[in-house]
Amino acid sequence: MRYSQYFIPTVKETPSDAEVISHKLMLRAGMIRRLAAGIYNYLPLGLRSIRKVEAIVREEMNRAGAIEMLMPAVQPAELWKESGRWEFYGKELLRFKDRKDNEFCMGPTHEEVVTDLIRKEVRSYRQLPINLYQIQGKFRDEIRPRFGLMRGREFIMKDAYSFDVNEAGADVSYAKMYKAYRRIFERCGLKFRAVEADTGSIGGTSSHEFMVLADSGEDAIVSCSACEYAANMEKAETRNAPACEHADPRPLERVTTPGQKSVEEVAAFLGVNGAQVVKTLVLLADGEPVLALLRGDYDLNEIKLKNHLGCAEIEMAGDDVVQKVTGAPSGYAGPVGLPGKVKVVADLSLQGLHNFVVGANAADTHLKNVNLERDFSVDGFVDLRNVVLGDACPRCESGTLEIWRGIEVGHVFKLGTKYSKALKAGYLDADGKEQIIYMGCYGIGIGRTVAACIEQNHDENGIIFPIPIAPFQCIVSALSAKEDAVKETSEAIYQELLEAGIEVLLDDRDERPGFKFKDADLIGIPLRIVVGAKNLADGRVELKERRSGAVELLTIAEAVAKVKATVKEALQA
Ligand code: 9G3
Repeated sequence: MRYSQYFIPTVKETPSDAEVISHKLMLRAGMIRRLAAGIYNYLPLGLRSIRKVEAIVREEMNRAGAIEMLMPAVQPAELWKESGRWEFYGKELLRFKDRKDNEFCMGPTHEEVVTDLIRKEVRSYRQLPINLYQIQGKFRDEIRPRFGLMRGREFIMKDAYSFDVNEAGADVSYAKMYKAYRRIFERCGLKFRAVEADTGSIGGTSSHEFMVLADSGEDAIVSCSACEYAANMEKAETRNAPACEHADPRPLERVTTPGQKSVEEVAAFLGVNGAQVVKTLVLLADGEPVLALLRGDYDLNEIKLKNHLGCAEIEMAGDDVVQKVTGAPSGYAGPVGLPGKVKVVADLSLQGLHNFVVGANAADTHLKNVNLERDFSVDGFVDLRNVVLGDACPRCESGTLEIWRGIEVGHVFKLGTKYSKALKAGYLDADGKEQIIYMGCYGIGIGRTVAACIEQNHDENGIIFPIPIAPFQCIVSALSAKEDAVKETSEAIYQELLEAGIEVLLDDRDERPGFKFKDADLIGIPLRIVVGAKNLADGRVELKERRSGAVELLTIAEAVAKVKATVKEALQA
């Protein structure tokens, strides 16, 4: 490809609305252009990287025995009504009507569509297992699309769905996908971790997220310093509180704490530390009030509470509900002397606590020296809190937990029978008996993978593409392209690389060297051959490796050979 005849609208200045580096660089490198909020044009350079990731995904899915198909982006509402999700999803599901007033949605995912296909086509156990996948545009009407391709509204996803005769079979399919995902992200040159994740609204029994480690990541992930344990913060488990030293229960004491509401205020006012103050959170679980008790220095993990209560919605209660449930304004709630019956769930961390402070369910008043059992009882002790740095690992005896930021690029789910039951997708077993199908589903964000790769591979000059997903593998920068020797030599190198199957971009523009070098660094092409009159006079060209910045003066043959060898080695993985 000749730069002068291609379309790479690079820009110098950083766009103001871009907040993360991958978004900034993809705009500046002429890879994407915004059409509307969360909706992007993939320009030629961006599309080449997207297609590289898709090719790696396709190879590994095929290697794992999955079969590619393509489902429609537009889905009939009937299937979503049958699965019960038409009502469950709100504005994120983009709905519309056709000319005959039939209801449709823009597909955000395809469990219903693929299960409908299977229930019509599969009747015998002999047809299972099967794993169907597609690489296709999804639409989710995110309330706040941002970060470019990282959180778009229309995005390309590879989504796969496995169908097995039983749970054991589904576990085998899951393991195959898990292995394929590791290969995919390794081949993309990403540093990633597979972490245990919450199954969220999709339902099902368990799931893993594939997280690319990046400080700009929206997700907090937790990993053990000693063993393989890793989990999304939403799911990361804590251990029972260390049985701290036993203390004799001291007499209960009411104390006036005017205007002291937060843990910090109350702790300071009473001269105790935050861990001696127990916070009482009033929440609504599917509209029902519930009290969650946590040690003051910990934070509630609402997903854990939601999963424990088995409710669909959970939210912090407003001041009016707090007043009604506790008889006091917000900031003074406590488990002692509640006016009425309300469910009280305590975090495990309370088990080791004695003589602690709680709200007195009266304005400007707290209770000191409160003790479990003597002063109040709870409906259960549950792991309700977010882990904190240094917590003991819940899986091994020696490790402690570290906390990272990550970008979710893949997510694999064991779905069980949630969709096959709802849509009656079954099969006849060897005895002719009707059985239910066990499913799994497996997603990868294609654009998000490119963006995450840039988050992990850039410097102050721009993108540093790993060879496997670089839009071009080599750029030939012809300096002072007017000079015949330079023109002929760069053309010859370009042709030789093309014939060798190298994806090469020839920068034949009539621009100053510095201008060309800046563009080459910005768009992140891994290898660069510079053809300049001075070195050429000595029969030399410059080979620069973008990542290390290493520059070598080589003969043309050496430079071409080195590019071929470097590319070959990088794709060997
Ligand atoms: C919706 C909307 C948004 C959604 C979903 C449904 C996420 C939804 C979860 C999944 C699970 C897996 C197959 C590929 C991998 C992920 N956001 N999810 O189901 F209607 Cl608006 O998509 N699906």
